[in-house]
Amino acid sequence: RLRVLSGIQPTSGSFHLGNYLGAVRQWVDLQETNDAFYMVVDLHAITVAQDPAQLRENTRISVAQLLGAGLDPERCTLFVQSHVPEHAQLAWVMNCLTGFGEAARMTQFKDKSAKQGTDSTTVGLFTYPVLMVADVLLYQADAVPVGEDQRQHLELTRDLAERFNSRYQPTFTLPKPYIPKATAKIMDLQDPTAKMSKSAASPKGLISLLDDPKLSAKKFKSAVTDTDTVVSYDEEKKAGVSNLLRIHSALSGQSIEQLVAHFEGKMYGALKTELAELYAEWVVPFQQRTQAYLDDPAELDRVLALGAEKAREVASVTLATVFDRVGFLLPA
Ligand code: AQP
Repeated sequence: RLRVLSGIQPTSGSFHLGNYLGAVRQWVDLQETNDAFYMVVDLHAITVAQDPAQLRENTRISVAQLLGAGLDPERCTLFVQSHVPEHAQLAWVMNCLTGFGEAARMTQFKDKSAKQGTDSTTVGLFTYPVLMVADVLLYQADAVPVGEDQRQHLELTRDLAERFNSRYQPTFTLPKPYIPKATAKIMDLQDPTAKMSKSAASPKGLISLLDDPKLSAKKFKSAVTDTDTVVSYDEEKKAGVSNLLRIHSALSGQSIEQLVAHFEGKMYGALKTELAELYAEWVVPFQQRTQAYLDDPAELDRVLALGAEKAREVASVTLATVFDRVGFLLPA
């Protein structure tokens, strides 16, 4: 059994379709045959300004969505990052191993800080990738299921793990990214050259899982395509249609070739309508399951307490080893 670990931010209440197809769906599959740890990364969520009451609420909503998507607390360890203090503690040690220039090269930081301007960009946002390094290394993860946008952070994770291992002694497992190509990057429906993202300039191209499915249907139907009329796959020339085909394929289980054959002689409208229906078939029961968990806060608390306990069992062992190796005086 491999050790698998991943996390998702509770920054906006609803996950989007990119989060689900790019990451969460893999989490559900991987819990069956692996030793899986999944968390809602609330420490990461305060790297940008947040409202405290909203963050607490969004953390609960995030956990409920993970359960609604099919995570089973009996099969995986599901927890909230701030319940396990070892994350912040290991992050400090790893910060002290990271070069300033190395951190400054992270493209996600460059993108996000450029959007925010230097005055509102925090040091927390700058060291966010190093906290992610700690998240992964604490659990000695073998594989990390994420979307393509996280690949660079995983490379940093491997670099820092190797650096620690060679500076002190072998301590950390080197994790591998687990990024299935077909769903690695779900694109914005209005701008198919940009990844679907909750911080996009306009919400028109964003499918939020907790939105009214009728609103999502409208968004699918007004997705940007091209002036051609034939449904075929070409990521460069037909980025919009290709994105819709990939989403359809992920939800229906049919291959792109099967879909292209299925839509032969039909217009883009047929693809969009079918996709909207397919999505609604999945999302309506997902929303019902999520709501059932939100209606039972005691059960959510029970799940999270159990998860934090299981996570700390592993995290505390790694942290104690790290503290010893770097030369901290262990408390008597
Ligand atoms: N468009 C996407 N396609 C595939 N995977 C995606 N992920 C995010 N967007 C896409 C994956 O979702 C997981 C959770 O990501 P996160 O918690 O880091 O969420 P995020 O990056 O904050 O999501 P956004 O919408 O992309 O936020 P902003 O706009 O703030 O950066 C990760 O595994 C991620 O790869």
